[in-house]
Amino acid sequence: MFELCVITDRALSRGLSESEVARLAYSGGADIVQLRMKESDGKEMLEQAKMIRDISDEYSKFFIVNDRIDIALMSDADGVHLGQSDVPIELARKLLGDDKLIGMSVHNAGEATGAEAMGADYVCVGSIFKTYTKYDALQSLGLDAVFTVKESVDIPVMAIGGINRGNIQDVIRAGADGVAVISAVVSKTDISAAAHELKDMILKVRPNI
Ligand code: TZP
Ligand code: MG
Repeated sequence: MFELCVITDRALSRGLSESEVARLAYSGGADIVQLRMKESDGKEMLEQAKMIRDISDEYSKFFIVNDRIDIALMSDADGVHLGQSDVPIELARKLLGDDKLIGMSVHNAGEATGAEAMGADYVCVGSIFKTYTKYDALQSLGLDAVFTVKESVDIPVMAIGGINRGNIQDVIRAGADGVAVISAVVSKTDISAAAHELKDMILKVRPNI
């Protein structure tokens, strides 16, 4: 359900819009597309969100909005993804209701158990490796962070940060239920093929764990 999440990034997608990236990512096998537009005032983000909602429905896949509960509600997204410094999960839950997903970024087991206790539906731990995409990310937590977070919670655990074809299977072996990527898919000339390759690699290693 949550194996591969592709997060949009206009700066990396060589002129493609978020919804164009989303279509290619879903066609390659992404289970979730997360719309992340940190610089957007809202109007264009809402337009992209509505388009991605329609595309995700075509593929029967998930659509999550980063940070913006208002955009998630207006586009009828499946949920939101929040960071440690975003609005509290309890308040987000009040606005979104029980049927929507709330994901939370975490860096360690303590934050993960806190997120689970507050009602998060999944956590995303990172940055596992060095990332060049998020400048203020806590870098290179390592595979141990995946293992300890997975041990600490019962909700699905995703991993993020510097994940690519060279290390994705190690991340799954360390216990991640899925991975979230930006550059390893969004910056590629063939986004669909890149997503397909990563999804395939995840599924190949999964029966062995
Ligand atoms: N949060 C932690 S690392 C990161 C985010 C949004 C960026 C991940 O991008 P990439 O290109 O997959 O390293
Ligand atoms: Mg955030």
